[in-house]
Amino acid sequence: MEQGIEQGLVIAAHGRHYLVQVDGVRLHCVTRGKKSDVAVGDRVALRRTSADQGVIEKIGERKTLLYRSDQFKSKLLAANVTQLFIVVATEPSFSDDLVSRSLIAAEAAGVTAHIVLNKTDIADQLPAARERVALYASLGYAVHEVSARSAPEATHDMLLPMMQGETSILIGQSGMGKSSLINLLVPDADIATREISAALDSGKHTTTFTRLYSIDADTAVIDSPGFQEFGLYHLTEGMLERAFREFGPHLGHCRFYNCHHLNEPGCSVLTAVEHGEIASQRHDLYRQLVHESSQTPGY
Ligand SMILES: Nc1nc2c(ncn2[C@@H]2O[C@H](COP(=O)(O)OP(=O)(O)OP(=O)(O)O)[C@@H](O)[C@H]2O)c(=O)[nH]1
Ligand SMILES: [Mg+2]
Ligand SMILES: [Zn+2]
Repeated sequence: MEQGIEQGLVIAAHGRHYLVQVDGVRLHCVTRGKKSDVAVGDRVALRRTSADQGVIEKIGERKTLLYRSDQFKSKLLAANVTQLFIVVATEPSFSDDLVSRSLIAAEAAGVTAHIVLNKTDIADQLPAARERVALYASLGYAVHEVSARSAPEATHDMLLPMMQGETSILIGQSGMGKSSLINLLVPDADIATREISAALDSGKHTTTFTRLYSIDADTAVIDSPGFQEFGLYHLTEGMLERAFREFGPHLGHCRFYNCHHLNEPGCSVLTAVEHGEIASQRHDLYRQLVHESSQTPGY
């Protein structure tokens, strides 16, 4: 190995500042120049510049990469994640558009997606929330009902075994309970969060940066800030049609081999939408995403 180079794991990202774990020590790192293409979960090679600081020299090969994008730029969510938990709640109300976009991002990145319905203790909103997540269950995604507040032990016992041996990220809108769930899974997460908040931020209650917590040598969970948008401009039409799981059985059965599934005659996907076999809400999103993808020359 090159002299002075050490290997580390990126556990927090805040703008262009990164916290990197190296043999039990946490280093505050920057990248060279203006580059900010490092993500939480990245394995990096770095050079120490002081006892607690360093410069990231190289990003290790990634198994997976989750990211969002708009017309102009992309924003990395996390690298090397093996599963994604989309956290929704009975209250505040969640956006189906954002849930589906998250599912599409997971499919495109080759990451297993789950849905967690939190705050089942808010009983009057539960039936409506259940009805809405039923769509995703019908597509084959696992849906887990939990209550971080009223059933912390049952929630812990249900979620922890699914996390074992995996690197999992919790994503979702603000206020759904991602950090509350992380705190159940990682007993000292709260302390760790405050410690890092003091170093990198003002220590506000809402999560402002992505943070990886190691549970054991091969298990980690990642908390992330709530989002209000999930642009997927980087996905091509070909990636999109494959990322909508329910399109699968129809692909290759349209009249035209290069069917866009938008308004072509003899389109198997559109026929399934007409017959109610594919939710129109999902096809509307597909249409929107194809539009988004056409807005960019490609990444
Ligand atoms: N009633 C109820 N409230 C909960 C439950 N879980 C979390 N909450 C509350 O919901 C609020 C938001 O929880 P957080 O864990 O901060 O949500 P978050 O998803 O991390 O939000 P951001 O960091 O802003 O993205 C807090 O006031 C929690 O106490 C639950 O199971 N039931
Ligand atoms: Mg949070
Ligand atoms: Zn078609």
